[in-house]
Amino acid sequence: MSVDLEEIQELGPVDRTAFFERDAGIEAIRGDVSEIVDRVREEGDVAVREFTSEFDGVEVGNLEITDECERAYDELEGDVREAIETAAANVREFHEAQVPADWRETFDEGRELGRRFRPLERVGVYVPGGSAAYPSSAIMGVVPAVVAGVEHVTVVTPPAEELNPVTLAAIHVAGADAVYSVGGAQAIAALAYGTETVTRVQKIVGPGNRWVTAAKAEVQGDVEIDMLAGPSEVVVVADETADPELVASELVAQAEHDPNASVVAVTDDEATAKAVVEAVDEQASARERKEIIREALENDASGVLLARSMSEAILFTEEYAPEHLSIIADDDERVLERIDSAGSVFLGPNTPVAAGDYASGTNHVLPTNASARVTGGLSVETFVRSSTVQRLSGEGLAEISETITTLAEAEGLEAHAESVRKRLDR
Ligand code: HSO
Ligand code: ZN
Repeated sequence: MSVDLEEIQELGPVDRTAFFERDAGIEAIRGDVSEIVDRVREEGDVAVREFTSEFDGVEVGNLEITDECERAYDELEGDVREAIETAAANVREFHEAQVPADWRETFDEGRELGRRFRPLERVGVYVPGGSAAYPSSAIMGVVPAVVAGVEHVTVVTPPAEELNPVTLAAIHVAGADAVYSVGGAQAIAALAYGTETVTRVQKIVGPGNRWVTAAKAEVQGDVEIDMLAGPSEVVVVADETADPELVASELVAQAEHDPNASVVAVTDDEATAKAVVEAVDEQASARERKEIIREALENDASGVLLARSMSEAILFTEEYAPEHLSIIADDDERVLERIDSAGSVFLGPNTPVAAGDYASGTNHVLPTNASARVTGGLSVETFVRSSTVQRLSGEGLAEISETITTLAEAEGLEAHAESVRKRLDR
């Protein structure tokens, strides 16, 4: 079980493309997904049931399972129930601190400007099932929407002979209003266009497999989406003070998500690099999900990278724009200052990515495939829209009237200019 040790300065164009141009790998299935989406759009529940039987191998009775979630919660063992509640409470608290406040301010004399924020009314959250059934993702998708004040939060999650009771309970604790047993592209189509059972939503969030992601790409434009999420990623920036065992544990942890996960350690210290490679080998073969881990470690976008300096390590990381960035270095704050592109940052040896995955309170639905260059993860802002507001006094309008009429006439829009003059005349 091994991860490659490479020198950054030796990376050729092909290696660099693998690291820096990761993608969600959805192009090959876009055609099939488009057909599924069209059929659900045209035929509603009938098509949903048909695809569920075909792809999930389940004949669903009731599509709605909202009550089952509450029942699963009631029957859940004490320690798991408590963990869900603690995680949800911490996520709630962190997201409550993000709720944007309306404001008004007077600029110059008589020009009052402001912004106001209002929640979306209906959103859909995809909660993965199957081998990647993550109760934690239910919390991460639903809680910020509830905190934002969204009135109807609909959850869809794939059906199974036996649904994961922890996931159902987490959906209940997070505060979803309606829950449906449907997954894959058909679930995204149902949320986007509505069926007899599922009410259409304004925005769809949450990670899923390639079919879910391809379907989100397909419906984008007809409905808002959060992002096109790919497999998990982590970059650990380490210097010679970092404990190689801890660095390795971060790579192995995110690698267990998916054979396509990308996990990278980058350091300016050769002894550290070698020790990390060794520790990864050792830890990975001891893990339960070692097969998945091995594939992820062998990815072209995974590796232990030796930089000639911390500056080179930082430049690599900035270009990589990882979903998760862990910095285990003497002056971690100074390293962080020089990196702008990262979905979620974990500072210091006591801050494993798993803390943010589950319980510290930050969101774990984060930008992958280098989209951290331009965007962030799920937050309260994902679920609100903003308006601007203004009120001018007579003097306030007079003050800017020349500017308005001059520009309006320059654009040949005389009626715009006239709407101003009419008021000045009074
Ligand atoms: N690290 C994942 C989230 C997760 N981890 C869920 C454990 N459960 C996001 O990339
Ligand atoms: Zn994780």
